Amino acid sequence: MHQQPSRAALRQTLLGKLRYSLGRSPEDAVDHDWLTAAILTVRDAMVDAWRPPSTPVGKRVYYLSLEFLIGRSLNDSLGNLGLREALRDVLAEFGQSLDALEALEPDAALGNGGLGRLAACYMESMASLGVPAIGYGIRYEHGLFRQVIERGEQVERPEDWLSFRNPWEFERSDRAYEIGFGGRVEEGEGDGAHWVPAERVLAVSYDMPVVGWRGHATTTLRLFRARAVEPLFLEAFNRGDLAGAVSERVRAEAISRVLYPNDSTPEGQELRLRQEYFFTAAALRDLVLRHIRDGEDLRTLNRRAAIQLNDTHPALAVAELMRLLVDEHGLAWNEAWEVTRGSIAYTNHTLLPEALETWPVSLMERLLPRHMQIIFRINAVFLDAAAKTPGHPDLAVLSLIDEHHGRRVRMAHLAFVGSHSVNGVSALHSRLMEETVFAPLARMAPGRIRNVTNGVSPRRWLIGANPALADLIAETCGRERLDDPVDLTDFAARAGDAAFRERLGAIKHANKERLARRLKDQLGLAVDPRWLFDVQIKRIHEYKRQLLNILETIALYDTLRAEPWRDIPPRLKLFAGKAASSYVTAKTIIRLINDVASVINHDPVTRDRLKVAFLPNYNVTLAELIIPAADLSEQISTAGMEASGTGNMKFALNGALTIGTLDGANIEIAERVGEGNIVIFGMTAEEVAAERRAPRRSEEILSGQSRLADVLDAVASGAFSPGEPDRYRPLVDALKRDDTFMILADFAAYEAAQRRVDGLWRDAGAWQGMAAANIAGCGYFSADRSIRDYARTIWNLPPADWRG
Ligand code: T68
Repeated sequence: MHQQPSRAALRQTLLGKLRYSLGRSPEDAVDHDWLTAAILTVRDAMVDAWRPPSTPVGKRVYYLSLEFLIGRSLNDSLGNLGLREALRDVLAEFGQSLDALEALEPDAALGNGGLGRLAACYMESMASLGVPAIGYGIRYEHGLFRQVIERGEQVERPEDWLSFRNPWEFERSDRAYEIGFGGRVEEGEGDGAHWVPAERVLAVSYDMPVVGWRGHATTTLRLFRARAVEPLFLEAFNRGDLAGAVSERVRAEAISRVLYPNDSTPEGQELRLRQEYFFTAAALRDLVLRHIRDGEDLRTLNRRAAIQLNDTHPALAVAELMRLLVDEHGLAWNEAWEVTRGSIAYTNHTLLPEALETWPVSLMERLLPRHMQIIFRINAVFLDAAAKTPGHPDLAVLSLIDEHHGRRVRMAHLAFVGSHSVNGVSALHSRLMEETVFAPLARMAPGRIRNVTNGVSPRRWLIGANPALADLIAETCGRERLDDPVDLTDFAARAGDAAFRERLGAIKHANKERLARRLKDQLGLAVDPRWLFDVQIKRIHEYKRQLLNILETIALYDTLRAEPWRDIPPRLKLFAGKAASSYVTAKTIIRLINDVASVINHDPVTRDRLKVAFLPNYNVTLAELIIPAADLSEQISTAGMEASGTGNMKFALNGALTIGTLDGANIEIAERVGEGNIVIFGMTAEEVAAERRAPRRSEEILSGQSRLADVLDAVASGAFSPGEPDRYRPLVDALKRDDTFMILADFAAYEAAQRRVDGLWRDAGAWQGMAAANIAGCGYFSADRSIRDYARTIWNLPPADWRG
């Protein structure tokens, strides 16, 4: 444990921050001043743990990610430093409540969903394990949009997390890199060339410390902000051209203005490509400079740097590192290629064809002419070698350039070829990578594809979000088990004990009461915490099948009305999630959920048995409230489409049962918690693939499923949109025409699985026993386990550099 400041020291620091950093006395400070002073106080303690890596010759991990979905940081940092109670007491002396201040902290949403949240969990986990690591990304001025629901529809409002500045960060104006765009390439000596960019933008570093468990170590999140090299054209200004005077500045600063809200939908935007190059180039300049400052030769970079690409967004790193080594540091092409491939590794997060990034060659040639040349050369060398391999796959399929859709660079191919390791994020996903999308590339590079199943930070998602459950684990397994809650066998052993089950039930009940209060306050919805809380929270996407869930909800509603005597346990169906702003179908699904909610929630016949809620503006903070209060976790994606999921792990770790398909990490969750403690239903990935090859007609699927047919008719004819009866007809027609996501095909299995859940819920004791088995089985899904897997199998870190 790090040296903890005494309570008196904490008090003194806090008052000092208030006085000297904020210019306030305790008497005239407002809430935000107290929050800022508290954060600055905690940050001081983090700085004390911000030591350089202990082994001077060790390797560093550089985690490149266009997204870090951080959420709030105060609670997590206080917990890791062990300062929560001390700070609470000190604040109370001044009449301030820590909880109230924490609720004022903005939720830093520099990411869209799972991919961004994974990056944030991994930074915290690397700090906890003492892995020397720097995360590189963009300091977006505006994070993911704020979602409001107006008359049932999603409306996007700008997010403004920096409006009170960001007290966690250190601005490093001395660490600013010039990033070029456009221009021309002059021939150079040997393999090298000289790129003369037409435009230059400054990447200014902002460092956020991320402290690990027990304050052992701190990793750094270095986020770049775009600034113009020339802030003002005085000459234009003096002419009275005010807009012209700042035009370059506006163009440059646009790069870090806003996070793209596109989760798995391609955005063919030039600005997006500028963002990707901007942060990748700045990150590489930074790490190359560090290597040189350490007195090392660049030929040894791969021994000192493990560069992990979080999806293909930073895939230009392959070309940029080659450019730095060959053009700027004079390495020969082959030497540089060894170093590049030896340093870089790539994580893939999706197999959805529409989500695999490609960029038009013409755009690349204009924006990054030297990189385009380098990519062509990498491709030529690669295809040459492939052509000499007996029985090689079709070269057009292997090529880094897709010639069929107007010549585009395939970023996943670039990342694959330029990496020594490529990994998927669950066992199924990694296998499907090898067998489907990446099969031709994999044949050229046997063994390159590995699996590292995702994990979540137990500090944030167990100890921070569910302290009462963490206390029970500590009591059962010993407090030191919280240091590394991977093995919770002792907890599982208690699952049969009635008194223990009751305590578990009481913890869940208290969490449900908290959520019920929020539903009452925010939506005016009264729900009884004794009901079954059935939750689906995640991005809204057709493949995640919120539509399947709401259709089943309607079927349940019909049953409750038609056969009120049926003994079906009362349920809350809770939804939350954002739809990409351009994703029309996803937005229609949000509207349908809200329309269905307003019909069901006003029906006196079912009022004591079923309620539907859509909580707006899903974010990390809301997840921290909802997940500990869930009884049932909906993980119902079409098999083969969810790479892993991480919400599924968080729910199970908090004692919710999963109702899910054999998709992503659900499969591994089932293996860990035991098949009797999870409700699996529906088609397998293989069955989905077979059905796609020979799809049945919807009439055939619907025949014999009169309840589903009735539900579809009701939705299509306006039962939930009486003011606009045709509102959902196109949605239903599309579903009947083309059941791509197997919503109709899986409906019967899903409905039957829900009735199995009803049956299990009736035995409260047995249910808590299953909850205990889930908690105990989920130690494996700790991000620490994932990071150890990366450290061992991909980064090749000397064991001295991490606690194994
Ligand atoms: C998610 N991907 C996977 N993408 O869908 C999920 N996409 O199964 C997995 O658990 C998680 O990654 C972590 O591995 C995403 O979240 C995006 O957010 C995204 C963002 C921009 C462009 C494309």
